[in-house]
Order: sequence, then structure tokens, then C-alpha cells
Amino acid sequence: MKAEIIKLLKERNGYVSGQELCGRFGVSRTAVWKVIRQLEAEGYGIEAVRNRGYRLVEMTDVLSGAEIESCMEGGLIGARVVYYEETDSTNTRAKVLAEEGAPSGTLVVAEKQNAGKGRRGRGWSSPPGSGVWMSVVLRPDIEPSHASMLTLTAALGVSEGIYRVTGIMPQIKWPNDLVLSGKKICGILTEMTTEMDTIQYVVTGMGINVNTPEFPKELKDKASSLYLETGRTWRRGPLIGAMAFALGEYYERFLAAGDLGTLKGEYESRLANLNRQVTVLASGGEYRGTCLGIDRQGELLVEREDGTVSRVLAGEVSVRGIYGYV
Ligand code: BT5
Repeated sequence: MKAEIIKLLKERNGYVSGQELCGRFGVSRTAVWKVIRQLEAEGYGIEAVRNRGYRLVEMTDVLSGAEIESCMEGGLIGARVVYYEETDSTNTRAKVLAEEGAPSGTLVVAEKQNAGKGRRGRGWSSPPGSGVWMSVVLRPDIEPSHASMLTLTAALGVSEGIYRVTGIMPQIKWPNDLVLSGKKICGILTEMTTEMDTIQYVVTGMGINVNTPEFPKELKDKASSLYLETGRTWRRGPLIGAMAFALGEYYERFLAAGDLGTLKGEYESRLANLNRQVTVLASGGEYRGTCLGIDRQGELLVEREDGTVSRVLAGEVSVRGIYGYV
């Protein structure tokens, strides 16, 4: 009921009467009043006028389960939302929920992560009040070897969602980062659990720096936020709604094609390194080349100086621009 009341207040350009709310949800006036009081305590500015009802006058950047639910736009992701004010890692929570049978599309969001994870044991800085730390449970009927394509699919969904809300399209640094002005604003971590060579579930986690005003010293040079890049703050609820919806759209297209064949063009149009010199840091040594794009499997195509084209598999190596991080 709380999420629906938030949605109704947002949609209505004026007052929603107490009577209407009582009738719609089949509850007493006191019950409605209690929810309104809770919403005010959470940070919604609500004006209550006798004989007219309630009106939303101010919207701050509230993050709560009900706020996120009220921002969901439908589609394959987010029919179920699980919200934590504080947790270890939304990827870890999503895996536990998946083990307990959570359906595909379940969205897990936290205001703060105490043990946010990057790839290969690295950490992810996840302070409260400024970012979106979220994970989705997916149950795709694909080969385990195709799961890394979901990271690329997620990069498309997140960048598209950010574009639809802010008007700014982040670039993708293959395979799992979104960048603006050469700095990382989002990282993606895909983890998979298999049984007898079939995927039980995949968890894709996305960390987006939204209103982060500044970063710790060690991240300053390579991290940024939507706030720092656009000069204004953004409400995280609608951003989550838009990203979840776009993610669902790209996920659906990925499942229909069975690989990245139909998404390749869009991915390449957002690729930060396209046609530029990159250094590939592989376990067997490093080499330089020109980034030509990706193939249907999501491998990066790098043309070496001798003209041969190498396919770089996500997860195996790091790719850097020759002048810095991108
Ligand atoms: C990633 O790893 O970029 C994947 C990050 C995934 C985070 C999300 S948040 C929701 C979900 N739950 C989780 O526990 N994780 C996911 P990688 O490419 O390994 O990059 C990690 C590196 O990025 C770190 O070693 C830092 O150098 C840098 N970093 C850490 N926090 C950052 C931040 N908030 N913004 C930008 N860079 C950051």
C-alpha cells in the first residue's frame, strides 16, 4: 500500500483525498494517516489540507523499498524488490535469495554496503546516501560459458537507464565499467552458480556513483559520479526504475538472440576504446593493439601491430588505454 500511495501522490498533479485512499486500499483513515506520517518521517514533503487531502510538495532523494517499488516501470526486472538499509554486499544477498528460490528478475538494493565486491577479490566503495548498489537474480536458459555476456548486456541497460533519466550517455569501458570524462562511474560484477554444467542462477551486481560529492584519495583520479559530471544531484528511485526497465529490455533481446549478435552495434557505439590504441594485460604478458569492437560472444577484438586480430575474453585480462585508465 505504501508504494502505491507514493506512486499516486507522484502522479497526481494536486490533492489526493483521504477518502479516495481509504476506498482504494480498503483501510481506515487512521491507517492512511499512519502511512502519510511514515512517509513524512522518511523525507517526503507532504501537505495535508482539511477537506482536500494530501499533496506531495517536495521530493528529496529518499531510498526505501516502497520508494523503489513506486518507481518500477514493469518489464523483466524488479517485479520483486528487496531493500536493505545496510548489508554486506547486494550480490551476496541476491545469491542467498536465489538459493532460497527467488524468481528471475528479483532486484536487491542497499543504501550502504559494508563489503561491496569488485572483481577478483577487489573491493567496491559503497557509502550511504549517494550511490545505487543493486543486484539482480537472473535464471537464463543459456550455456554457462555465455554468462559473461550478461555483464555486457547489463552495461547496455545501465547506460541506457542513465541516459533516459539524465540525458547523458555514459561510455562503456569493456567489459564491465561505465565511464564519463574518462572516469569510472559504474562497475558491474557478474557471478554464476552452476550445477552439472547448467546455470542455476546468475547474479549481476551494479554499483553506480550517483550523488557522490567526492572520493577517497585512492579513487579520486579514476572515479567520478553523475553529480560531479552533470553538476546536479539526481533522485535515485527514478534512476533505479529506469535502469531496471532498460536492463529488462536488453536482457530480453539477449535471450531472444542467444548471444550479443543484435546488441553488438549498440554496444560498439558506446565503446570508449573503439578504434583506439589499447594495452592488453594478459597473464602471458602484455601487448598493444587497436580496439576494433566486439564479436557476438562479447569478446574484444584487438588488432595487433602485425595485423593479426586477437579475441580477448572477458575475465581473463585487463584492457587499458595507452594514456591512462580508459
Ligand atoms: C567492478 O570491479 O567494477 C565491479 C563493481 C561491482 C559493484 C556492485 S555494487 C552492487 C553489487 N554488490 C557488490 O558487492 N558488488 C556489486 P572491478 O573492475 O574489479 O573494479 C574494482 C575497482 O574499482 C577497485 O579496486 C577500485 O580501484 C575501484 N573502485 C572501488 N569503488 C569504486 C567506486 N565506488 N567508484 C569507482 N571506482 C571504484
